[in-house]
Amino acid sequence: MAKKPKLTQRQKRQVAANRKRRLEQKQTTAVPSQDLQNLVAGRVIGRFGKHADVENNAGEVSRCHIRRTVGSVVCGDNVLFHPGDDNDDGVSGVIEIVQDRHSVLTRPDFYDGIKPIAANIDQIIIVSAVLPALSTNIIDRYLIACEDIGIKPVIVLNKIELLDDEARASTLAELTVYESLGYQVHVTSCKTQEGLDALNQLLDDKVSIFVGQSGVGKSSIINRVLPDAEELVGEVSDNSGLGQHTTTAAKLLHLPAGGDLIDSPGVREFGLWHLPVERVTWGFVEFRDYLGGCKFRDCKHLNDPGCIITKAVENGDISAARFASYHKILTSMEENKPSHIGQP
Ligand SMILES: Nc1nc2c(ncn2[C@@H]2O[C@H](COP(=O)(O)OP(=O)(O)OP(=O)(O)O)[C@@H](O)[C@H]2O)c(=O)[nH]1
Ligand SMILES: [Mg+2]
Ligand SMILES: [Zn+2]
Repeated sequence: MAKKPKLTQRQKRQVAANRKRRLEQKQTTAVPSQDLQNLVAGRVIGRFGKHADVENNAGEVSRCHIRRTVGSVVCGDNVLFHPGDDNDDGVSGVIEIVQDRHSVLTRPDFYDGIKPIAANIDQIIIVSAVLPALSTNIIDRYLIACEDIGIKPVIVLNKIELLDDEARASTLAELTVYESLGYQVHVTSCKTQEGLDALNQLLDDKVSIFVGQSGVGKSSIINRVLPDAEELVGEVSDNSGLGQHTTTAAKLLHLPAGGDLIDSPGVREFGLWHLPVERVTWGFVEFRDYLGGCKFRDCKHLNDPGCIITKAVENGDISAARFASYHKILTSMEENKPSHIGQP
């Protein structure tokens, strides 16, 4: 399975850092010391069921079990593993240690609590599409997550060729607020190739994860910017306009010039129950200058007297659409929060 023997500068630095950390960890880890000498540094490039695909520094991939003492393992994780020998079921190695993550994107799961989606990412490509319908609310949800973990978001609106001139103009107008807040916005089409070169240029030397609802075209875009990717692409159901959840597991792919892309499965709704209300408020960057300035400390920024955020909305300094989206998110967090989340 050797694929990519040449290491990028970033990977070389990573290898050196891994080695250093491995030496430091020898003292504290629960793995028996004689085993440590055989551990190999690698990176998780695929994660499914009980297994993970781990790539070593020579680009060779081993399918691995995950030691039960290891917490979560996700795409992008730097790990130490025993490659093992190939055996019948193709699962040869064992992941023993997951290195500290410099970043992790998580989402709450109704049954499993907070689940990591990918680790050590540098930017999050939030993909939405004009079909089924542009949802700025889901964009806002992802932006809150990006602000919470301090990772740069890039907003992509795909399938733009489906709009006539008039619909295109009104859709772009809806997105100008994001540019005014300092976010990058790209409109793309996998059919006409519009916008794909510009998007491609943002990806070099970075680890980027593509997120968004099913059927918006995450895998299609990845196939365009990385023709060897061969990611499965699904049909969008005619009735709902929603995707069929074609990508079922996150997968990390290398860009030829350095950098990686992580394709992730579509989500119906990106939940934020795990965040306190203050974090959600903080996630709206345009609110920050006003925070602490309302008359009441526990201001809900709704009908409260002396609320300077609602005043800013009335004055046109804060977008009414974003303000409405904020309250929609808070209401849905309250309504949909599973009773066991947030309980001691
Ligand atoms: N018209 C049009 N269709 C597109 C475009 N990009 C993707 N599609 C179609 O949208 C459908 C879904 O694309 P996928 O790439 O599988 O979507 P996804 O976001 O990866 O979906 P999941 O893997 O389920 O999360 C496929 O039928 C694609 O051919 C586009 O720019 N324009
Ligand atoms: Mg997909
Ligand atoms: Zn207020």
